[in-house]
Amino acid sequence: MTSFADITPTLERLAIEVPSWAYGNSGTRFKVFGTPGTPRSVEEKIADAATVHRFTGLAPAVALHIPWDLVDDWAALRRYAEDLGIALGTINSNTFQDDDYKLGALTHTDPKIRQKAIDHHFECIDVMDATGSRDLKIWLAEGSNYPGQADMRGRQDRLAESLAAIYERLGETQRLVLEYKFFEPAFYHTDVPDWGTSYVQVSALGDRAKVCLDTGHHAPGTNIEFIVAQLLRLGKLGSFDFNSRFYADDDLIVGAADPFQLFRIMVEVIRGGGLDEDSDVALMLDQCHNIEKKIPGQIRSVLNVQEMTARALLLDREALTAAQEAGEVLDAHEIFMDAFSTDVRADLAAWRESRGLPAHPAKAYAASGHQEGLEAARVGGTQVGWS
Ligand code: PSV
Ligand code: MN
Ligand code: MN
Repeated sequence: MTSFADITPTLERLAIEVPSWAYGNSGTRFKVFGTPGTPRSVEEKIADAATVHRFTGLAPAVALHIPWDLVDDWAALRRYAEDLGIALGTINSNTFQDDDYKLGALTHTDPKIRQKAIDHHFECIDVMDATGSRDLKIWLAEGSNYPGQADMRGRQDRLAESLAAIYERLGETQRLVLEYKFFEPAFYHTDVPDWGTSYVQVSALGDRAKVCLDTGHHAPGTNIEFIVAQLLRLGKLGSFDFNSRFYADDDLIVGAADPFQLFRIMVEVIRGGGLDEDSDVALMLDQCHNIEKKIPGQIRSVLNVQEMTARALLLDREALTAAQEAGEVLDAHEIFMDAFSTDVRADLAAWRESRGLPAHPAKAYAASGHQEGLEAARVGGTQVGWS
């Protein structure tokens, strides 16, 4: 039997990178609602990310999106973040908001447009050099809407060439992670629709190119934990974008729609060494808070990951293996469900307190007056959002 004390050294290592865009206003194609206290600048987004870390001890880095988070002085931004106790993390490129990319960016038939998209990634790598970021995350909005519209095979070839040019430019300690998504904004075919395509493309590049798994980017019913197991087995799981979904790419709070799925994913992460001391699997959130307050939304999210990780760590592996090998189907299932059903909230609260953190970070944030302070201070200016 594994006790809570047994799992705390691993739990202590849990670090979840938060996305800068979660702190800005976002919405659906119908409406973006403004929220009082929403940041007006990159600095204010970073400050909010640092607040999430201060209350939870779980979010030591913030991912940036270029050009949404473009600044003139990266060294100053890095110092600003570090002074607040947070690091600048993954740099996300953006080739989905420029008219030139209507029919593709890294896959476009026009070499000038492809080069423009490659140059954008070079600019992202320059940013990484200045921020000290390890990972360049690439999500491509490329594909086609109608059968016959595009040469899918030719696009794979051009994608491989473009990615090779970008990979070549990375520094020795930097990595490229390629995110897949089964549809949207293209509805017939997507150039990187699944883990297999991402795996094939990154494998052609080299050891420092890996797959990014966004939990919201699969068809309903997909066994995501199997993909996690397979990619870890292959040494190619670079990072996660955590969120949850009911229907499509909903970007809701991770663990809100299906905590059991999050538990199952964390079981495979642990099984595959993803929380080991030398692991390079990056855990990140990719979420939008359209109607709820953003800092509390992020606090809830990182706590959900912590809670399901704790339950997954409590899984009695020895007993499970014995039951599996003995062919005891129901015993194995019960051992698995026992871990999932364990209420770890009191243990987590006591453990947080022992580390100088609030026992209940969400309640502590609500009682702190911080939100009201932001709402009073952040008046005027333009709130940031998907722009
Ligand atoms: C679009 O689906 C998306 O949510 C991807 O998951 C990216 O990671 C994110 O936007 C930011 O570019
Ligand atoms: Mn994502
Ligand atoms: Mn997405």
